[in-house]
Amino acid sequence: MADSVLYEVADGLATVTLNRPGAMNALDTETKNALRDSLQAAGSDEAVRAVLLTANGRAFCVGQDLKEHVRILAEGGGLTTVSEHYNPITTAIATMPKPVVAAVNGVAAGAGAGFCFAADYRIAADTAAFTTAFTGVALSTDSGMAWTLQRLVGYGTAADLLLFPRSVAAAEALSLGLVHRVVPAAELAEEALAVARRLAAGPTVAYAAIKEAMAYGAAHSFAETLDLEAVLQTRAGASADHQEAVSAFVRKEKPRFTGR
Ligand code: T3D
Repeated sequence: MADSVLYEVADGLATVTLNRPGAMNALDTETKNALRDSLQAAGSDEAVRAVLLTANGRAFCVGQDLKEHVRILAEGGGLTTVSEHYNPITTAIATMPKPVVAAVNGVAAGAGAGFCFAADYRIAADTAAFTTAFTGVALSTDSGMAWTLQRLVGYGTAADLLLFPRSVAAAEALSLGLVHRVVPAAELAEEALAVARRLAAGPTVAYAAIKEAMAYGAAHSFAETLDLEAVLQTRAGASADHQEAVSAFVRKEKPRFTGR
């Protein structure tokens, strides 16, 4: 993997760290390739039971690297990055069968914000901020934001944030439902790691089923969702972790989940 994205796996947790702090983690081609490949690797590695997505420096990610983008446009290059990068990256985050935690250490703009919104859990530093940014550079949405944002904050607020991009500070992001928790900046790394480690030590089959059921339920009828829940609950009920959980309950002990 390129240095612009760091990837490490320990104790069932994959940590993916955007690492272009001097460029506010702007997404140039090398970074997008490495981020896509890292997330896809984490998604398909059975030893990985949760993913922590974070960044080094004062920003989380300011979206497309506009300096590189200008050069590509000047050379007559087409806008192929959505299908080559943003769609696979967001798909990996949203659909991998394990929870993804975004630890938002600073500003998240454009596709950078889109990646956060696609994650399953968002914890932000009190110094973080979000901006949709797209219309500021005369672009439409990408990175799934047309789908995720309205589900997080409702259609009206999503339309406001997309049509009139502004910096939404962490405290407002919490009240809008854009993030789950806000913590002091100095405590973000530790708090986010604790959340991600807890998920990495949890019932992975059940988490995967919940993720799949919620995504399905967001776009299907109640009756259709009940049908899928029946299938997925059967799968979770057949897992070793379910056996362990109920027998530990009866023994009045804490369950030890293996993710199987
Ligand atoms: O092909 C396609 O389909 C394109 C797909 C695009 C997907 C997208 O993500 S579109 C959205 C792209 N992102 C933006 O439009 C955000 C632009 N940046 C900003 O609005 C602001 O910089 C921020 C609100 C994010 C942060 O503001 P602030 O005041 O904290 O920092 P700053 O002073 O504006 O920027 C600091 C430096 O970062 C500065 O560089 P310099 O002057 O020190 O050399 C600035 O140019 C650079 N920077 C910020 N954002 C980007 C960037 N450089 C390249 N690309 C950026 N996106």
